[in-house]
Amino acid sequence: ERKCILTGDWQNDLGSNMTISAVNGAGQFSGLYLTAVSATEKPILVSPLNGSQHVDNLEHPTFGFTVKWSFSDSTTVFVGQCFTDDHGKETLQTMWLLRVKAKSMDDNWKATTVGTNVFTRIKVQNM
Ligand code: B9F
Repeated sequence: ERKCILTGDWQNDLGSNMTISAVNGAGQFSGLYLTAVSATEKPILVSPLNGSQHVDNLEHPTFGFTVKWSFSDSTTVFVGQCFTDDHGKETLQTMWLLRVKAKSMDDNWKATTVGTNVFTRIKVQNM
């Protein structure tokens, strides 16, 4: 079965896009994330991501990355696994935790939300 290296352009079920630049030999990578949703009046900005994937066994590797939102005080971490189907189509099955900044520790209990996202590889045309 085909190997899965995360380098490239991906889009999730919400329409968010991310670009992961080269994965190094240790499996570490960085990239850019553009969320399609934000639930805030503030304009959405491209935000940096940093993570790592297993490269010792490239069949269905697990990975994790952090997005530090450029336009808010919040942070999202994603964990997931890359699967390749019989036609070579890759999907990233992920879960995320979104931490918003609580005004005080009394609000800590409601500061983290959880969800799932599925990413598929996209072709980005050169301009
Ligand atoms: O909208 C989030 C945010 C946090 C505080 C003000 C704005 C930042 C963007 C999060 C995007 C999430 C989704 N996009 C995606 O691709 S990360 C997980 C999902 N997957 C709105 C107001 C308060 C909290 C959220 Fe905020």
